[in-house]
Amino acid sequence: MSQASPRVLALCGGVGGAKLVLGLSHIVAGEDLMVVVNTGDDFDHLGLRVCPDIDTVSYTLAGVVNPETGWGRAGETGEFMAALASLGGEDWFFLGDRDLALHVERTRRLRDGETLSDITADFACKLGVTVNIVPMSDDPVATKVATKEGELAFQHYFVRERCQPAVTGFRFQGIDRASPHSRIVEALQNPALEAVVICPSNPFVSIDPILALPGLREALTRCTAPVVAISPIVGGAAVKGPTAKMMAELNVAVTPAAVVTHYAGLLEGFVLDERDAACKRTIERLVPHVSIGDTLMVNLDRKIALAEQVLALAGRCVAA
Ligand code: FO1
Repeated sequence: MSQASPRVLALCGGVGGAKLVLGLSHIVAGEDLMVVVNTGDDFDHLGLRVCPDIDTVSYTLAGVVNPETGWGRAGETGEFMAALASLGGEDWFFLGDRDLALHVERTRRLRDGETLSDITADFACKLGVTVNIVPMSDDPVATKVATKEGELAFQHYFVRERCQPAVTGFRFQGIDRASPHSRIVEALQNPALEAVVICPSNPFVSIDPILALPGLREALTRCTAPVVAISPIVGGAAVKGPTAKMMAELNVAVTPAAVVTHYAGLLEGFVLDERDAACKRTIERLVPHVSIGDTLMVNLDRKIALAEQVLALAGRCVAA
């Protein structure tokens, strides 16, 4: 794992963000690409430390992710879960047999005093991934979802309750005591950095925990590289997951413009899906550089094409 300063830094959540990161990894050398991953979804479950977004990004880049779910491993078996269920254990959160090995080993190494970032880098190396996968922080942060039925831990809301309770807000427990990983701050201070990419991940629960880290937003606004985002909203719906449902419940318009407004003060560029071309003018009033493209990333070629478009947009921001 190279410690050189990256050319491209991506802020990323789980499944949707990992797709773009895979595209980026095909056009940017591993050592030149840093992926800053949300850890607000992480939780202790069955005595194990589970880090879903880190694992989704790692498995995706390693080519071993389950293509149907976008998380977990391809060709996975569920012997452990079946045995656990037969004992009356908690089986609402599926841990595949091979995936389980990673949680067991990560938990042991954390208990022995290693940092999450060192363990993540080592696992990535063992999976054959050269991209720098950096947890947003080595300090624990836990996303809590305020709902009309009370506050829920993130995975209880997301998986156990299937995102059904109406959300009223979010809280990132531990954020005030958490520091962004030093490699992220160093990368943002480096004048050689060419682009910061906010992946089309959920703005509220995937990107906001990263932006809420003390000093991170300031580091982003001071950084000389342009910050560009890709709309997670296409045609009034989220490409994946509960983003649109959350926006509606928070009384925010389910539009790309609302996403740009959410990232106010950060963006120099925004990629809008071609299905939303009609709102280009509106977006241009909010952000200096707008590009229209196919953001659905249905296959590897489209992931690479979107990654190329994002970096071209960043280049236009610099040239202007
Ligand atoms: N998502 C589900 O919808 N159901 C699950 O049982 C589930 C298990 C799981 C296990 C490991 C892992 O890395 C991810 C897992 N996910 C599951 C996905 C995860 O809840 C979400 O992708 C993220 O936390 C949201 O980005």
